[in-house]
Amino acid sequence: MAVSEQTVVSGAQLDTLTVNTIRTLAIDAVQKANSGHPGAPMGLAPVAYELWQQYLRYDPENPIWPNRDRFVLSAGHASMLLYALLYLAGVRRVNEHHQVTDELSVSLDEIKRFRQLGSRTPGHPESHITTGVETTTGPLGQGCGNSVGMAIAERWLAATYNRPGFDVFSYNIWTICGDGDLMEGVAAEAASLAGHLKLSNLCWIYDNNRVTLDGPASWSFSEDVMTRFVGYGWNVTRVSDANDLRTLDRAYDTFLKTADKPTLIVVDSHIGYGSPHKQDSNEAHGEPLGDEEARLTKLNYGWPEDAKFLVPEGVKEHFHDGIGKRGRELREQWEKRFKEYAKQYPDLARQIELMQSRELPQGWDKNLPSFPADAKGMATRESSGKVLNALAQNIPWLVGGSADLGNSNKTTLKFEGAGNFSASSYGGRNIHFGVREHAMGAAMNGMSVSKLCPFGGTFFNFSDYLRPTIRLAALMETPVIYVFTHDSIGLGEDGPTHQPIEQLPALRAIPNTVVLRPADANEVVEAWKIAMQTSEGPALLVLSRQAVPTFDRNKYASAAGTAKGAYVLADAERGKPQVILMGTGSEVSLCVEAYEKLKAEGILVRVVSMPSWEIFEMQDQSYKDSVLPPDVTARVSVEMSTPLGWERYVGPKGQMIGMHSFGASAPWKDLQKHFGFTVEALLTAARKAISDAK
Ligand SMILES: Cc1ncc(C[n+]2csc(CCOP(=O)(O)OP(=O)(O)O)c2C)c(N)n1
Ligand SMILES: [Mg+2]
Repeated sequence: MAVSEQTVVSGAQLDTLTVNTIRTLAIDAVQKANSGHPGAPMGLAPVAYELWQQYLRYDPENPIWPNRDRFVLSAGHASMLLYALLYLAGVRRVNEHHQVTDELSVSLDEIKRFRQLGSRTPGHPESHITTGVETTTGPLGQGCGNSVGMAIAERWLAATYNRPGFDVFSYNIWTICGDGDLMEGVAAEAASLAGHLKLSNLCWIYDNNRVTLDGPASWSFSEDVMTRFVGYGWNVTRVSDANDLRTLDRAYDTFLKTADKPTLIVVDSHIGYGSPHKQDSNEAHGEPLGDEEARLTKLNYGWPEDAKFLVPEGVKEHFHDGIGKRGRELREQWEKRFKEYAKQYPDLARQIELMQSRELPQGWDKNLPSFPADAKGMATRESSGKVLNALAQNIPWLVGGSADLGNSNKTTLKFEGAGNFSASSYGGRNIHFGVREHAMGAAMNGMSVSKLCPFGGTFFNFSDYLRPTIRLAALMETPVIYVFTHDSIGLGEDGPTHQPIEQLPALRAIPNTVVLRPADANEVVEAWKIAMQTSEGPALLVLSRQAVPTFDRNKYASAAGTAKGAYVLADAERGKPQVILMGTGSEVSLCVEAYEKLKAEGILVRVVSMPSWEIFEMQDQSYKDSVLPPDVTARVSVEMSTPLGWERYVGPKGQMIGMHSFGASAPWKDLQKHFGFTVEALLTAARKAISDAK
């Protein structure tokens, strides 16, 4: 069949025509950008087409309908597949006020601007840029991990909000992944967790094309994937030809019928190499076909060989009659039922609405503890646990857990009814992620894009195990809260394998990320409030294992200063200070002790607590200068971390007390002396700073 813009076809021909439209759009966009992957979209086109057209419960006219099925393209390099689908299905754009507009999310012009500055079609799908992209993918394995979080979220929402006769939440998560995804550790962790939790709303479609970028997958990947997933507790099925839509249907139906475990569909496919003679070559792919191959490929599809970005008549209408019609009906039915539900369960409906717009419920910060002065004090992880437990009682959708360190991170929700999230109780608020930090982080991102408020804990040192997920949350502008405890050599005997050294500056280096290292229990309260209100990126709480004094806030400044990132905690009683002592977290109490000693000697000292550099940097210059007056150049910083970055605050004449090596295994008191985090060391540094500044 030769195709032109006016070709009129029906039935199976229309399927083929649509599939080839997706393929040629990918070829042309990659060719025009002269960069990108045409092969994966070409190979996957029938798989995704059949899914969208026949199965996905999704209304292109309302892409934020809460009960829509989620489609995740974990193989983010196949982004053109998704952009072509969004365009052909006519998915509308949602604006910054969370309103659906009449505009297309991805127009044909945007496809022509694939990978260009400011386009809605960036190289890999970015959820904060393009409506219909449910989560940002590209770093392989992450989309798989996100999809498990989405499946957890759906199960939790269903268990929490559905009522007899009202299935408010009953959607599925469909994920396309490739060899690369399944080689990545994060996907393995996530698959293990999903199998354990029996997430039957989760389907991964594995593009088994036996090829990766370097060449045949067999060069690096030979395990029996199907057996592995059976071992994880998944339902595993296979489609031997990606182009066989009827067999794909059967596999998708099998998923829908499976009620007690997640499903992996292994689809044997051929990556698109261009014309058929190249199909079996081992040549590298992941680059444009080139003009000649593009021409031959189009000939092979019956396409006019010179046509570019051709969308034959009937293709968009066909999508409209399939996914469009079905999605609209489902959404309208849902909206009708939801109106009824809202009458019968106004409180629950209100919660759902608030959640959808990422608002916190009224009174979300009521009953938060306030801590009296106490020289012995308590660990900041301890006060954090108390604050979290108070917040979680006010915010029903604050849900999370820890990577097997709940008792250490103090992340366990202990109040009546909190419960465990498990395969037999999906309404529980405590998620046991197991020793799977990376999957926890990826799942948190998936929960966040599903509009839950997720929190997750581990030792601060093991933030390295999930750093990529923090980075993605920051890029996606989606809120997640990390509870990192055991934040320094202060953890003592566990030793250098567990003692973070470079993590603070490394995490402060991630854009759009708020790092909070509160100094005492009352700063912890404030830090949690900030974390809860950080609505467009991750907030990281960095907390001590060891006790720190709770400052007397009548004597020193209020902890409310935390909201400005840094504040004057104690000041010279008259005139301008001779020296400023600054620090974060557990080291602030050292500053206060040194302050009292120097003050007794008649030296004018200021103590600045700096729980969050990022928030301090957001303040105006006059506030910043009021905390760190430019003419006070005698400054000392103290932090049990690589001091990288403190130069900015201590200036060229300042002193920095920090860690310059790994820690050691010993009781904390001994480490404190050994590594020089003592009041004496601070006094010496302060005196030197004063004399250097003269
Ligand atoms: C974490 C990560 N490592 C490396 C890459 C670069 N990369 C992009 S596609 C790809 C090949 C992946 O192979 P496969 O998943 O089989 O996709 P196919 O080539 O079959 O489309 C690689 C290594 C990446 N995107 N993410
Ligand atoms: Mg592959």
